[in-house]
Amino acid sequence: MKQALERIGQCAKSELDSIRDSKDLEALRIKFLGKKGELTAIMKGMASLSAEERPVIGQIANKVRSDIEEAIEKKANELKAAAFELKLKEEKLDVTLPGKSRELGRLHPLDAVMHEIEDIFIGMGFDVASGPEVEYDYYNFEALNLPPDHPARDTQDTFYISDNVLLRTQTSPVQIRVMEQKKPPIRIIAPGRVYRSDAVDATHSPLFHQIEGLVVDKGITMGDLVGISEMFIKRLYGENLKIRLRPHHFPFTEPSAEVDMECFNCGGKGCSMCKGEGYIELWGSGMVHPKVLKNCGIDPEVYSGFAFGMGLERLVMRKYGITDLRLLYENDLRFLGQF
Ligand code: 2NM
Repeated sequence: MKQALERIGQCAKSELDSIRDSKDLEALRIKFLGKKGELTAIMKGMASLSAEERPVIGQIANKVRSDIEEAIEKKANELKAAAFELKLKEEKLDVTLPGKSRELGRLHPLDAVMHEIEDIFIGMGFDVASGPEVEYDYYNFEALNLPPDHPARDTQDTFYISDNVLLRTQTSPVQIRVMEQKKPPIRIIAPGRVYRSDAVDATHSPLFHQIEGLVVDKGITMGDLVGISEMFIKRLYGENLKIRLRPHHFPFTEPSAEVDMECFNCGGKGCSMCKGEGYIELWGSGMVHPKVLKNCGIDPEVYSGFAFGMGLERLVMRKYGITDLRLLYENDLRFLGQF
């Protein structure tokens, strides 16, 4: 029995030498030490031994068992260390390799210029106001002194939701709502989406963006409009460019004027940007019509105000030399990535 035990010990050790992974190691452990293992089988046979032999053989059996256990543990540690080494080698990281660059998002040119303009007016003490794009006929037309038979109300030009609800054609209704709710002094700009029933081409879109401005207080004159126009141009183009006013007509302002600025491209000499004029249109403007002030509960004998409105798309196209408006809405990243 002693020899059998010693043979098991030697067998286990020699088999251990050829073990290469933890699965085989576990199989070996079960083969020698498991409940149905070789060592257990011999231990069971100890019952037939004499009282003198039993402790001697028992001691040898225990020694063989603990030797095997120790050898298995040693082997397990070796396998673990080898696996770790292999992992280190396989997962070696070359920190000098160039990184994977990630595409960064950016503002759409319409938003970027809109924010720039908002910042300029905020810097001059204006608030930014907003209102509904689905608007009542009253706020979009009637309060602005556009009577029911005015040509601007043509169903050809306006998207109607119902008889008295429509998509706003300008952001002026926002200014009507502010004047209704706030006493002067009022200094606001109203940027946002507006809608007209136009067919799409290089310069038209049924959805576009407007920025309108409004100042109402005691003693406001055309001189304030000129001052704000000059300051705005200086902030946007960084130059002292002259302005000129051309008489015009809007139902909601009296008098009305188109404000032009010296061409930032040629400085007034005349070029393709200004079509040889030397001047380009900045915005439509005028002194708020007394009827409009009255409609909003503001006494035109006490207060006066000026207002102006410009199209954002045209400004953006001019700034970046874009000749087709549709590019601004197609969201082609090859186009948008250039700004
Ligand atoms: C423009 C041109 C001139 C304008 C007028 C008003 C209001 F509400 F005060 F009557 N808001 N915007 C206005 C005046 C808009 O856009 C070309």
